[in-house]
Amino acid sequence: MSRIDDVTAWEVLDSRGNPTVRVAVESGGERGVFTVPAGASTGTHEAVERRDGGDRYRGRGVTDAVAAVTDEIAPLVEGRDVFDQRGLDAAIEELDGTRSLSRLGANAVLGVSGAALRTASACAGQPLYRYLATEYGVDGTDEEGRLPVPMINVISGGLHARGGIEIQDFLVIPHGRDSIRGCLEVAWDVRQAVRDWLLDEGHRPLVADEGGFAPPLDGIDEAFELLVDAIETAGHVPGEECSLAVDVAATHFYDSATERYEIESLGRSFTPEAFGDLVVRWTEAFPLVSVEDPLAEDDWTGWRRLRGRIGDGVQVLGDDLLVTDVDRLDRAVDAGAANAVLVKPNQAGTVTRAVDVVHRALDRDVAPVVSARSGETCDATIADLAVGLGAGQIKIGSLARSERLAKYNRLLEIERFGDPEPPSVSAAAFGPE
Ligand code: 2PG
Ligand code: MG
Repeated sequence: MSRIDDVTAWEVLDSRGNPTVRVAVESGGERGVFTVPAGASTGTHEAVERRDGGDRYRGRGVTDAVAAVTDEIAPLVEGRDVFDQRGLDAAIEELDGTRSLSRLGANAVLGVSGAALRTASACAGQPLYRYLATEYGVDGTDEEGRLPVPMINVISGGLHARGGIEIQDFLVIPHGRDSIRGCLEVAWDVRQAVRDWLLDEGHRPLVADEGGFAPPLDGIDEAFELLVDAIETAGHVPGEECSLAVDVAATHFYDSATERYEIESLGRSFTPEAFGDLVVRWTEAFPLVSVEDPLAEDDWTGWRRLRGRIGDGVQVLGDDLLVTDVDRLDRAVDAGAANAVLVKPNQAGTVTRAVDVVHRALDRDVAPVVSARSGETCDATIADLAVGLGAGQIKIGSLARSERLAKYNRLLEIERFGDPEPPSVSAAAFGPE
């Protein structure tokens, strides 16, 4: 038992320069700090962050969320046991009174929940990943956890790049290596080959929100072809040493009034069925092993149909569909709509909810992919979370920009100084069969 002595919050700026909430929790002479990330392509069903409105920061300020921490949450949690994460999170949820945590603000709630977790690991005298593995690791994961295979953004579009192609992320999965160090080397080679191509073509190698390049491309197929060429140019075998993934983030170009997917870069509008066919074609034409949000967040019929048509060697990964929510995850598994789930702590709103989603996913043979948001800071908690829970995969962004590198570097640090299991993705999840 270690009582929480103090909880403080303040406003800081994230990687897009937007305000966000940072919280410090003190207990037993230790002080844990956590900073809340923010999405751009957020799902309707996510826990709801609280923004001030008004003129300051064009309404994006978080002083009300900060006040919710200091005025309401702090008095509730001070004096409680910092090791009782579940009890702490449940008490804050009850104080909020809404499922979406919109009253206090999910950014206020997660700020406290995350900082309490970090303080607890400090009080236990353990690195965070080991504390998580000890407290929340599932059977079969040892107390040092397991390093995740990273999926690494190389080309960006959609709401993260603006003006490029609609698909939000084109990523590489360097699954042929059994160390973070090796995975990063492969992804770095591929990213540099894309950069060389950009320069040869006379494009500037400017990067989008998550550090991926955002070149003017003719269309979606060109992006896939560019990446396959880049893998080969870098000396790796596509599909064997390094495969492709996409985050289609389809919700943002789905028109619910017409029930069609509008792809301006192709000059076409698709029915859900036709768009699903297009996604299936990509998985047949390219070494594409993971498709995230291939359809909109409530197009359950489309997801189900797609999942039925796509081979088992491909991950159908729910982000906006599942929003790190156990009930939506259950629904998706029961309906056969997805076989992988993105895990974003700020979609869930508390550490406990995020941990529960990872556990439920592993119980139900769904692959959890711990994920950063497009708006981040150098907070590297998700790296420890992925290792400690043995999630298997992580999505952080590109190999650029310090808010992304902080997390990759944390994985390298855990690999260097800890003794977790190496990264590996079971062939059943995806990959050449
Ligand atoms: C996503 C994330 C991260 P955002 O859609 O998976 O890439 O983006 O944080 O903007 O929702
Ligand atoms: Mg996504």
